Amino acid sequence: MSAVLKPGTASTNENQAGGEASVNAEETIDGFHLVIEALKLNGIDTIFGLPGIPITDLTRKMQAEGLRVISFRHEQHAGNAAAAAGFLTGKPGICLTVSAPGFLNGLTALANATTNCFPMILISGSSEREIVDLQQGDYEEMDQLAIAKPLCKAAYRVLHAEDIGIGIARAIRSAVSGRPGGVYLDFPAKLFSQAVDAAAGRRSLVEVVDPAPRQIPAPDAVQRALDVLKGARRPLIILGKGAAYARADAEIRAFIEKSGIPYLPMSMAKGLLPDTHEQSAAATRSYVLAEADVVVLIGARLNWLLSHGKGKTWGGANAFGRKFVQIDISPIEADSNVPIAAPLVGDIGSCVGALVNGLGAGWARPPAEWTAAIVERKDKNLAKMAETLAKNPSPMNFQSALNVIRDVVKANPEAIVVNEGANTLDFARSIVDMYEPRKRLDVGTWGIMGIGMGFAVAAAVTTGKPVIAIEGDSAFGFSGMEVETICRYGLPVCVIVFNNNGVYKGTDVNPRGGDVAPTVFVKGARYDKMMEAFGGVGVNATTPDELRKGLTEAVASGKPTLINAVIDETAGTESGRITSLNPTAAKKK
Ligand code: FYN
Ligand code: ADP
Repeated sequence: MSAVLKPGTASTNENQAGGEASVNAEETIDGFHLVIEALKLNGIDTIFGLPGIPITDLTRKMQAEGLRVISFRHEQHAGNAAAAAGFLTGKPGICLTVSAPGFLNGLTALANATTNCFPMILISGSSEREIVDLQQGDYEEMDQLAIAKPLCKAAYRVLHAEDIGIGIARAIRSAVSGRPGGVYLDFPAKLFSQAVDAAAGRRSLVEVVDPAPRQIPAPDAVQRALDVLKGARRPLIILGKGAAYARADAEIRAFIEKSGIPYLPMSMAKGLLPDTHEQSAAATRSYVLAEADVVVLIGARLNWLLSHGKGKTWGGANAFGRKFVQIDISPIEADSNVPIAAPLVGDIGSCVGALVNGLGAGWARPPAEWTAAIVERKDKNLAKMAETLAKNPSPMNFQSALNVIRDVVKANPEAIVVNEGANTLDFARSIVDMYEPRKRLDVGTWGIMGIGMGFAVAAAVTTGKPVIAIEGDSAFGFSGMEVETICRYGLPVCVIVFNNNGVYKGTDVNPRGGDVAPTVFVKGARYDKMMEAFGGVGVNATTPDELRKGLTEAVASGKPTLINAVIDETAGTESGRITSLNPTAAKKK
């Protein structure tokens, strides 16, 4: 077993300068191998990270011991990959970084994972405690644990090799149980070279039993929810990304179809049922939000994305008397923005399953006047959309380019769509239908830019399916260097950059002359050349036909591809569909 160091084979890694590595080796195991064995024992098979002091040798040893190590060019993208892997697999995604600056680079992803309820663990090497705590100026000195704490769900530091097993177990359980989130695990450099008795070391490892236990809702809470639902005249179900994460696909479908209640998917819940499902009200969102009298929230929070459950979006004054049922694993989510008439606390599978059972034979489907009114509006909007998509302007606009992607996703429903940008995000969300659960990854709760390539790498690595990353040109810039990572690992990722020469659009002008406007990029840039630089396929698409050919070939071949989709630089609005959140733009209106 390679975990047992042979005399004279101790690594030459920088961490071992401390001289704590075993010399009398047959019966000892070091911190490096305890970490690796603890992760493997818990079914972790992939690490996203970036090597450097003090974790370089850990990445090598991980690879040597059969873990897949995906090395990035910047820690933020490794962290985003870990977060997406957590969402896609239900196991915590692991990101491994160096100390201070590398740790800080990973922290944005850790905080974003926590905000989005994605399970991930950021493991960072750190400098020596004795020096850090006395602020004596160590290499990359920083009290990382203290900094991470307020930005994640839990944070732990392990000082002794015999605690590695418990430390990793606590991190795993913290990441996936209850409301999932990001966990920070601090490993000071010295830990890796500590050697302990091999048998005792292995006994200290913990295989976490039932890391995300089911949480069964109380029967009276289920009855209360059913009572509220039975009184509804215009009920609506909203599915959030928690519903997608919960992997309760069959229960959710049964609830929707058995109840006959129309539903609205939040962006990452698209595909939980096919977007073409007859009960989807996505194409008449404003109408159903304003009119519904009972709303069942399943794994969706009443945050800004749902206008906090009140105001104009929800019918303004007409909203008086609307009741919410909220299914969530977090007991403190209810009443966060508006009163919740029937909170149902538990895991979504158990809660929705209980509701399905409770509907019973006597359940009356919603009144036809509600469902017919939705169908009428929906059909009108779908027809309007079809008309827009049939147009073929030159240069391409967002809609004509997305129409191509819509067709390709329809033909390849197993493909995973990654989507970021402003207009590119907003148009894609409504134009590109999804057909299967957990196939859409996007900017999530924060509307964060920069998740693109990290999410795309994770999607390809964890699923092996084709990945289509639909990227605004500004959004792509945050993680663009990771196209090298995509090429290095030969991943089946096709990146489509919607190139309209700038943030939102490319037509802003500096009124004083001189520098270009802050929102404008190099005009006519050829992002496709970036992919070619690393041996991937580059395509410059100026028409829908060129885009269709490039994307179809990319999906069929699985070759790393970047399509520079040339979009009319006058297309796009400031901040896309959330212009109202932008004070300047709102004033201009
Ligand atoms: C939706 N719609 C459709 C369809 N799907 N019409 C026809 N066909 C189809 N298939 C309609 C829908 O009814 C809405 O019209 C409109 O299209 C938009 O729907 P969408 O996208 O569901 O919802 P909306 O109003 O844009 O906003 C909801 C949101 C969402 C806030 C949850 O926008 C969102 O997730 N935004 C994230 C934005 C973000 O993070 N940006 C990054 C920062 S950008 P109406 O019913 O007429 O309203 C920095 O600048
Ligand atoms: P969206 O942005 O799609 O509306 P949110 O991220 O706001 O979704 O909400 C997701 C919600 O789902 C969170 O409140 C979280 O606590 C909840 N959640 C996550 N996993 C589960 C689960 N397995 N069971 C119940 N609720 C869950």
